Amino acid sequence: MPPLTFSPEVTAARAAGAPLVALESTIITHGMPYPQNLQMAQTVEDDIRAAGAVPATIAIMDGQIHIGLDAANLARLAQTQDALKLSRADLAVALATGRVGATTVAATMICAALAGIEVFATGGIGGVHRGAEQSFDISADLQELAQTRVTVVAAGAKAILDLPKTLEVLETLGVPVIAYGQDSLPAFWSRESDLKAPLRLDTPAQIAASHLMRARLGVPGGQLVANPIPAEAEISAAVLAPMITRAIAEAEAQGIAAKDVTPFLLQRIYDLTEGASLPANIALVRNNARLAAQIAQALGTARLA
Ligand code: PSU
Ligand code: MN
Repeated sequence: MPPLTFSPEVTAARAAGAPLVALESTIITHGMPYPQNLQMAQTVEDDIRAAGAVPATIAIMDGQIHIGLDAANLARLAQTQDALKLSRADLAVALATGRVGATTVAATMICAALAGIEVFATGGIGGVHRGAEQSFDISADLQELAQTRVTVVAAGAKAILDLPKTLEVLETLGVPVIAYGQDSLPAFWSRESDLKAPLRLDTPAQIAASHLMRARLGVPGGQLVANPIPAEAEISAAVLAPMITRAIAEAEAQGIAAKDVTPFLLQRIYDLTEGASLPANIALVRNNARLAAQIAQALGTARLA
């Protein structure tokens, strides 16, 4: 049996059959500074509650997979300086050795599936990095979407990545990439990119029905729902492009590699935008949380029908 510990709120939701939405924790420990990270995590949880579902923030502490963090555990995680960043490869080691670890998209999907949670909201997924033909840096998030049955709501992938290559790998892996309510692939800080999304759906009910149909077909893996950032929070791609180029050059010059690359680039974008990337980041995570809550409710409704 996996070492799962459910928070009181999640335990009650499971008993009542209430819709649950998983949330990752790397965004808390490696994505934003304290105390904004804690405020963001609390706000996003409240958004899910207000939208009629129950949040389950996932992290590793004391040899347990925590499904839902109470106030004390959430505060503890947000202040842990040396939390590990855990992907599929790291999860078992962190549990076996009692470390505090934050889950990436890949690890959160694994833990959510173990807990029977089918919908997960995040900011952006990992993907194929620029220059991957040299570095081979392709996030384990992509493989996870191919094998673990969780619908992930993100704002697309960040322009720090190579978006065309990320789409190609997702296609190869058989992952449905579904733009929500528009034809173009959202690009995280920007609503639109110049890439057409492979698939488009317009309602939470359609997304829930597709999730259930994939299971009926016996096809493994999840769905990636790409939800555009709210218009008022958008940062234009033109403003960001030179900053991204500079951040990537710095990462190369400093020999940043492996799992340090994404946190390094996000931190540099935060610095170079003089903090303007942070409110945008928070706005899009909240928007994804609300959509995920609607999808979780639609799944419940479809199952009863
Ligand atoms: N992309 C973002 N924000 C994030 C991450 C990715 O826009 O916080 C985090 C997520 O937890 C994601 C992880 O799963 O980084 C991917 O890391 P890597 O590229 O090392 O696989
Ligand atoms: Mn990587």
